[in-house]
Amino acid sequence: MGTSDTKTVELANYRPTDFVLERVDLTFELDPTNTKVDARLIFHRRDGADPRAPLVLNGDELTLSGLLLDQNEVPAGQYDVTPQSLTIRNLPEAVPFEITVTTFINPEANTQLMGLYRTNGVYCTQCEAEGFRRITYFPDRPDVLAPYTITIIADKAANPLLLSNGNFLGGGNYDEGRHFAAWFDPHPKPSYLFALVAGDLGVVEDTFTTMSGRDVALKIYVEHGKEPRAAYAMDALKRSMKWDEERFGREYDLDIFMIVAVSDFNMGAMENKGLNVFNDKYVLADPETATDQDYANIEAIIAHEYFHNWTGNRITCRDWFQLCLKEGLTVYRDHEFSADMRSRAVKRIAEVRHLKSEQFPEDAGPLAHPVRPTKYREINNFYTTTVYEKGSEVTRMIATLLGAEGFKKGMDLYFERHDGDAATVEDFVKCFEDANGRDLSQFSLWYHQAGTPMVSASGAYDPAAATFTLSLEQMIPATPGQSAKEPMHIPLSFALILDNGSTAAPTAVAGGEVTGDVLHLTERKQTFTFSGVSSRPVLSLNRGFSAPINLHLDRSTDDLVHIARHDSDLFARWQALNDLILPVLMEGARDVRDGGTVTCPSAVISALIEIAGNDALEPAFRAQVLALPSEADIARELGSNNDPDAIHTARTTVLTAVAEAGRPVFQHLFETMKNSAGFSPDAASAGRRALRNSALGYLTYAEQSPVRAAEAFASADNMTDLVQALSVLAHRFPDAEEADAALGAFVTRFDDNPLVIDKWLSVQATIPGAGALDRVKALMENRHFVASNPNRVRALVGSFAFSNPTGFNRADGEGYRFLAERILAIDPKNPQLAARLLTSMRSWRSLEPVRADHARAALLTIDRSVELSSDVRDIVDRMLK
Ligand code: 0A1
Ligand code: ZN
Repeated sequence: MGTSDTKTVELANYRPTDFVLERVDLTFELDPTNTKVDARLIFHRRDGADPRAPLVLNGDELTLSGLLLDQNEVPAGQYDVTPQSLTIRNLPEAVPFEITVTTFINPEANTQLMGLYRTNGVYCTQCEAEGFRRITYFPDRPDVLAPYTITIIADKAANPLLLSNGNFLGGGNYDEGRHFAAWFDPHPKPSYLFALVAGDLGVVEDTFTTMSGRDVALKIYVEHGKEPRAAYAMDALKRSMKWDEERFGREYDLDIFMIVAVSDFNMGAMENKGLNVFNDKYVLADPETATDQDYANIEAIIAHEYFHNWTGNRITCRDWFQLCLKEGLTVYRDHEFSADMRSRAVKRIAEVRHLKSEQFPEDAGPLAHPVRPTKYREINNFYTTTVYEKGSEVTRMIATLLGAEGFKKGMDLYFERHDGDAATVEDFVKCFEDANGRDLSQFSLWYHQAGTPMVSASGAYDPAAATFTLSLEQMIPATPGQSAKEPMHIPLSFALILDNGSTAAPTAVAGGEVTGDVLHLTERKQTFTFSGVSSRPVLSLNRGFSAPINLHLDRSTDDLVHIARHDSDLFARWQALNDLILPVLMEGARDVRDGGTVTCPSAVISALIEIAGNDALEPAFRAQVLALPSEADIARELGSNNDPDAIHTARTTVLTAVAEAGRPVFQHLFETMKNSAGFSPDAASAGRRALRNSALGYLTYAEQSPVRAAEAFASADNMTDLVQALSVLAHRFPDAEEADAALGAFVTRFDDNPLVIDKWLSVQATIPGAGALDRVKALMENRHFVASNPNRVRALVGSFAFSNPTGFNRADGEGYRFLAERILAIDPKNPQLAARLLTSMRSWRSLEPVRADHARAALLTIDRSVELSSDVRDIVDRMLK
């Protein structure tokens, strides 16, 4: 965190450092409130650098207690120090020199969870992006890379475990009941990848033999007693290591790979070299306490952090503007991994749903920014869904444009050319250009232009000429700081589906480049003509969501039903069904808002029910189809003048209509989709659970009674079924005795498991309607709610603000006022958490005027506060601009 007057950092001002860091040698004498850090840093002046340039080191809330130059005390006149920086002058011009910096820090008082802090009695660090400067004065930027030697000294009884990056060098006893351990990481790394963990933890161990035959020790550290719950994470880790060898040719490079699960963590996990630190939510799982979604998240995040070893660690970022270089690429890699482990089509549907519900609103609101931004005030605020998810989509488009082989050639060149580098997005793109002899300059606009492109398409069939003409037009909306946009290179995967369900194979295409089944839209307006199309086709466009765009394509209900039934691509079938139902929901919401009623075309309802009952289709896919667009999805598509209550009513009406019409099908699914064997977290079993729970949801709409859900709750033998039944009860029948009883039974049973308590908190925080706020306030007083723990806060306050549209957007504005109060209370302790919660209001301008006024007033209360962190200041400023 900086203070709120932090300056804007600009990409255009990037300059390499004047000094090259050769080696880092750190010694920690751990103490809960007074840890001593000695940092020995060896530098030399960079060739060509100004011979008089001083060495400027970053700090954050630090106090200097010793400073040596080549082992001699530095005289007072030779340096300046503040809590934020240490500047040393008159340093040698041509020879290397050694600086020794001594600081004392207080891990116990570190509530920001950045730098060295304590969590449940364990010492742990988080250094990305700028946390290392809270440990010692240092050139804390990602383009300063060096090998690190670490010595940790601590009380042995309290901290039997002393961990850091790299390979273990040795250890032994020290004085006064203390002991020490030394680690060496030979791979030069930036400070943000440094990690230290010390404490008393249990361990799960395994080994992995790499493709060149080296044995790597694998260790996952968790709280004592929780070891059995780390088995799935270990399995996911081994699968990730194997997959990265097979798919990307990447082998692990140290003797040991460690993961530590901690209970206080601001994000999901962190890829520190050889020593990943995880939010325990993404490590711990067993059938009794974890849902299928938890298992899927663990698999994905374990993979993500592991994959960073090459995309992020071996090749890191030159500066923080290049964040998508490691994040977008690594998300793409973890998406591909999950697709290979599970059902590719279902995984893609889930990704696209997530992208649309999280990234599209960001890109359409006041916080919109390019995948590769050019300025920031607070880097912590750029760990966004745009950098991560849209960044991944941009990587996916490169793969689509170049094909699997071309993409592989580009990646291989990237690993070869940039191993050990702090690279840029331009370096990355150049590898694909050079490996494929292709110019990607227009494509690169995806990195630089914010906003979701809108593509309007219309097709016309000429039977006499046997041609199909497709007219396309692209428009990229204005975003903060970018009013005029250039046309982008948009790869659109397509098919022309004929009457019998087969795909047309046109004899020729004119009007633009087409490679395989991909159209290259490169101009503002472009018309493609396909010849040799013998009968009228139905257009299936942007298949697999080949480009992250909003597509406007008018197709009749019959045509969409045709695609939903016949397209060979499951994703396209889901998309067609979505395109059928979304307008119904939008129209319904408008009608309710304007005092009318909802009409639900029977053709749409029967298309849904037909898919639900089609046993030839995998259950997970059918569950995705039955999970209608969310209230947030409807709001996003409506775009303006939104009334969340009207949206809720419309959606509930449609759900009820589907439930009534499909009752026998849902009844059948509920009875037959139960897994007979014991619990298995595999994707197929999870798909059956998802479909059965979806049927349960619909049946309670049809039956208007809590009885079935109460029975499901009582007979559930795994957390997925249990929490689904619980939410049906609490959300649909909040005043029924059954809901109360289930909530009570749940909290009693999982009293000692905070991660499960989080589910209990979020189920209640997301009960629709104006009553939610009082429930949330009451839960804040509950002994299970720990205000300093980010997971608890996200489960209660975060779920309320992000995932309860009717509760949070109360027409009287109380929801916004509550959030503003919480943010002001959290900000002084944990600014990152506060800033992230505030982003829940990013779409406030698309609310109807009464709510929008209340939202603005709440934002202004935050804005007027004098003591804001730079994190919250940056977000609130942008939201009000
Ligand atoms: N690099 C991590 C994300 C991360 C970023 C910042 C953090 O600081 C609180 C922690 C983690 C990833 O992509 O997994
Ligand atoms: Zn990452």
